[in-house]
Amino acid sequence: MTPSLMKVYTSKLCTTMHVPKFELLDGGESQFFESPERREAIHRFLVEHPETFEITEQFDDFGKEPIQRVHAQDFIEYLESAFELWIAEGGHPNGVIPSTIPHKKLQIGRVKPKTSFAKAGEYCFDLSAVITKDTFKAAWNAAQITLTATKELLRLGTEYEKNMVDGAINRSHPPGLYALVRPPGHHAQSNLCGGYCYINNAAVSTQWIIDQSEKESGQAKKVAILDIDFHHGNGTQEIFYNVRNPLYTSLHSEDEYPHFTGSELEKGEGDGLGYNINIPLPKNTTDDEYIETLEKLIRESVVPYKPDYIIVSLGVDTYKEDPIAGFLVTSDAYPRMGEAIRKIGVPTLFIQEGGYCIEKLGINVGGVLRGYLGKA
Ligand code: OKP
Ligand code: ZN
Repeated sequence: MTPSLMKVYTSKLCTTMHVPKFELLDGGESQFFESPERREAIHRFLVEHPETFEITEQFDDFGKEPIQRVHAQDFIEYLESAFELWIAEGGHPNGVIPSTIPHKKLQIGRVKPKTSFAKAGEYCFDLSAVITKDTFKAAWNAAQITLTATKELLRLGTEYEKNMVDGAINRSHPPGLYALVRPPGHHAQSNLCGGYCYINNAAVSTQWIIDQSEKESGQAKKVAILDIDFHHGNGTQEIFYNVRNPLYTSLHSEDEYPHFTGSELEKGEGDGLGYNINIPLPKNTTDDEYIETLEKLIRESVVPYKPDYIIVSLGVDTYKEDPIAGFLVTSDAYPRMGEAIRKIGVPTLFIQEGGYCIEKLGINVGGVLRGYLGKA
């Protein structure tokens, strides 16, 4: 495959499934921002650039096992049955939204959650992750599409490594792939949905690389996650907080959703101490400030980790006109992000997370990917 062509994994199902009617945004009833149009807009851009993107709409089913490696079994079973139970017990057909969440001081410990109304709060940390009739299947598909891309990443990565041994390597063009999926995943924790997220696609993919490489060669490959969504990936952080593989790194807005995670003081715990790196940036961060920080993070933390693979949680809600975010980043910055990531010289899978300015989603996501290919 020529390095100037990028394989994209997606499915029409990421448009047609999981279409919540509304959300409560900062107290107001608003459109559901994590919409099917997001995927349509990005897909349209990719289709218009066939010289750069090779789209595969088929995906394999890897079953439950790779999902259970990062999510609790009872949580997955809950997601699968939540809507049906909700309706059976008289919940509104709009879908499952918690009415109470077991805040620390709300738990005395004598009342065990039994009803779907209690479980809605037990397994969710905010009000944005409504579970509709087909939400579980949509999140399942997103994870399976991401796994299909991950399998190809490992194949291309092995080939790349082999060429490196043979001395034929072109480190300036590491393989890159893109999973265009929704719903997104980086807020989903081991047993909590929230922030439009249910199954953590980046975490599932990362753990699969680690497990699969260990199975195949006896030696687990090292993965670095680069989370460049505007919001902190609390889910990915929590899932890998106690391990040193993967390295989790995130650039995100301070004083923003999800509000209680994302501090630079969160460095990991136990074996994982030092392998969780958060860099909060101020509101109104500009192109140059963003790129400078990203390059520094790559230079000082990602490259020294010596990763074999990079997983990018690709959110483009850093964009200046994003309706729910607050940076000043312009479309010029996205190819520069892709270029900075390419320079790591490591096979990379980009996984779609946030980004809500529909008109500019294609050019911004496409910008990162083209920058990665050196075609910006
Ligand atoms: C998901 B992803 C802002 C309210 C935010 C949920 C945002 C989820 C973002 N005031 N509500 O990281 O793009
Ligand atoms: Zn986001």
